[in-house]
Amino acid sequence: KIKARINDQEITVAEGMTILEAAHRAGVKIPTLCHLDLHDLQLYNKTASCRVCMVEVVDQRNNRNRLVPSCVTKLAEGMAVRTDTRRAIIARRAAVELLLSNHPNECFTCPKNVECELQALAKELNVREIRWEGERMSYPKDMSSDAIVKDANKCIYCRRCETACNEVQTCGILSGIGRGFNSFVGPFANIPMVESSCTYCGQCVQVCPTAALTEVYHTDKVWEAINDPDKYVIVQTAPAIRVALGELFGMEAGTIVTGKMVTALKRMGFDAVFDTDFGADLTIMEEASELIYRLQNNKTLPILTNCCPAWVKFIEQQFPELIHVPSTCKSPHIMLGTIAKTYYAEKMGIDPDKIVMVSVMPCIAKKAEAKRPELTKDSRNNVDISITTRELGAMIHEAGIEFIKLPDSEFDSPLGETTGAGVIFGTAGGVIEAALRTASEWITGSPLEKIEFEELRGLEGVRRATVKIGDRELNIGIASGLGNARHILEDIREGRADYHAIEIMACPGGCIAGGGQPYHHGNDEIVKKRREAIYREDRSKTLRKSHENKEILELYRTYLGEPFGEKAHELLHTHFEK
Ligand code: HC0
Ligand code: SF4
Repeated sequence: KIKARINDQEITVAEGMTILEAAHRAGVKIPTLCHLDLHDLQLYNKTASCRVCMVEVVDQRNNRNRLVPSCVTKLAEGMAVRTDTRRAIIARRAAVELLLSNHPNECFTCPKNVECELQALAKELNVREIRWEGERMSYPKDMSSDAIVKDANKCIYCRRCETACNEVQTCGILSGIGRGFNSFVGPFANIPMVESSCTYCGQCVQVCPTAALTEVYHTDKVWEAINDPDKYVIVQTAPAIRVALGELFGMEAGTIVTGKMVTALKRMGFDAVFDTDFGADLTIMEEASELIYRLQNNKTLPILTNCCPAWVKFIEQQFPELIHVPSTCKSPHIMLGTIAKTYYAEKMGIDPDKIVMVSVMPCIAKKAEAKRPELTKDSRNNVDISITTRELGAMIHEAGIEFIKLPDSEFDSPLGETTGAGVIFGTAGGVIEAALRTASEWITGSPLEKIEFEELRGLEGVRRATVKIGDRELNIGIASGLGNARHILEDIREGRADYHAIEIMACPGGCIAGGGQPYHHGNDEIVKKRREAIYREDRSKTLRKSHENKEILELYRTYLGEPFGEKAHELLHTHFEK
């Protein structure tokens, strides 16, 4: 322990703590920009590149104060720190002014307007003029991919994206490019994003403080479809949306807004509002069957869940030799799209070519997934447009809907009934838990004594648990974050793993922390609250196992036949690229 002083407070802290951390614990605010300290998501950006956290350390030897960046300067015994001197404040402001001197002045039209951390700092630090205005970087926007837009002119070189991509996701796409004035972070040799091995996981977008990296916006396409009288526009919402959308309307993180969200979607003019949780229940019917089939035939174990499209791209690109291991199930939103354009269209007498399926996802990779050729049926997309939670929030704002005041409504039938198993897909560990709830009852033929598999829940990046089903023990692995996935995949490739089933999600924490969710702005409490809300929503459901979903059972009885049967294969399964 060491004793030190911050402003007028005497503090005692563990040795090795930075001034920034000690100040925060003592309730003293120091602004930051590049810094990220997300313990639960294991994402730490300590590049000390922005210099916005400057403070003064009193140098007792000559009584002259030194300016230091508080994020990387460790407190020492007897140190006296001032965070509030004029000199420190002006140094911070100068750091922001220098960033602004080479930053486009287009806040009005910027996708990050009011959400930009640089803009917020300019206000907080009372910047009133940009003293060094002059030449600026002028790179063209990279709009090459279906998922991510890169605007290098807005890059402030904080390197958060680089850390997320290279250290957390181990994808190695982003690095510093150019020299001096013209430097920015982008793919090696500044190739277009689409030519890189980007998985579109969107973790770089989630942590970018400005709009240097954003999703491709599709809101106008959705409005266009809604306003086309010739189209029948269906929307489906992913499990993780309902626990985060409220944040975009000033509600507390973790507030469950399922009913308000459905009302908003109906008022916006969608013809039908379905729940991706239905697709998740359907996925479980197929995936649990596939797991049992592989166990009984001792074939290709472990099975890997594959509903996360960034993870699918990752294994295709980085572990092609393991491409036979993932389940062949389509992901839930694609399954729901397929069923809407076949079963539902037939049942309702709607021409499937007139159906536009919109999925609202916490994810950016779903935009690219929807365009994958092997996921189209009869040259028809199963999902036509995929938008993020943030895009849906923007559309609700744009429509002038007062979200907070909305009454609740129910999803439409027959693709709207869902179970708690579908809901927990939204958090890491949920997909495999949902699969085991069903597989276990199917294998043993008797109801589970306890529905929750607590041993599968936790925030670790890699979790391993043994689950007893009847007289059999199954080794289960769960990894969230692609870096963690890499460890598990290496173990499988080298024959070091004895797993039977593994769930992998590309985003640390799962979909609740997806690249398309409301920005967490470096606060992992938000993600924790969303996660708790997912489990709360599961507990509140009357049905909590996918195979008890009556609309799903009806779908199999009247249309699909047996789970994992011929028609189910034709409509609900896919293959991957090597
Ligand atoms: Fe997920 Fe999904 S659970 S990937 O995290 O599987 O995006 O929420 O919608 O499709 O259901 C995301 C979330 C989904 C899908 C589902 C799966
Ligand atoms: Fe890296 Fe994911 Fe961003 Fe692609 S989307 S650059 S893989 S962090």
